[in-house]
Amino acid sequence: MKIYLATNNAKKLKELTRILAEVGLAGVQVLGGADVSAYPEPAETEWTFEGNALIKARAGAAATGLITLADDSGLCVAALGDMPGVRSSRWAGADHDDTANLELVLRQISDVEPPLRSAKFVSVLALVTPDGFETTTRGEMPGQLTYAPRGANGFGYDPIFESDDQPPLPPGAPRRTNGELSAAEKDAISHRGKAIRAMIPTLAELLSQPVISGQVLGGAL
Ligand code: ITT
Repeated sequence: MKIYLATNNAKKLKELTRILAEVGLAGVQVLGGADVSAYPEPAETEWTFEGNALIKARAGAAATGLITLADDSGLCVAALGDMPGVRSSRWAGADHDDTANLELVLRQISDVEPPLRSAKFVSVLALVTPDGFETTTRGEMPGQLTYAPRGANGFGYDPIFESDDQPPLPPGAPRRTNGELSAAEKDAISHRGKAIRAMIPTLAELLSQPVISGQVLGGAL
């Protein structure tokens, strides 16, 4: 059985694949963009994570004929009215330049003091089958923004984000950014980890039972 992860972001694909492997769906082969024929990237025209995740998953399912998962995610900064939000990957311009994006956010909140430097990561995972079944799950990770980047792990805004749920440290040890967490530490608390784990029961049920055109499992989902 194959499923397709519809993303052009290599680091996001790596996280999605890693977390899916961790939760363990026996006998499921996970495909990325390099494993399927190229198809036009759909425009992310919605103003919600749910809307854009569905656009990406629908395009992937239509192009591949496979059960498709797509993640739409971003950083919501309280002092910026929850922006960049769905515009996170292009905040500083059309290309996906993580450094320019995070530097722009830091400049925009340069005069904002804690505790008002709060933010959250959001991930919405959409699942679409070629037969037209659609569902979404959401995960969030609350935290605080730093004044400067720290750490080389992860991607995107990870170096400027200290999760409120980060693993306990020895007394007096400084808090860590997501960029300073190991992959396993991030996955355990991340927005993406939560969204995937919430999707697993649906995915497991879909993969072990036939999908009937237009309806799924007699409405059991
Ligand atoms: P696809 O649409 O092809 O999946 P993308 O990178 O354009 O790739 P999004 O539109 O969902 O994906 O934008 C997500 C952006 O949000 C991402 O580029 C980062 O800037 C940020 N982001 C999301 N999750 C993150 C995480 O776990 N750590 C750091 N930054 C994250």
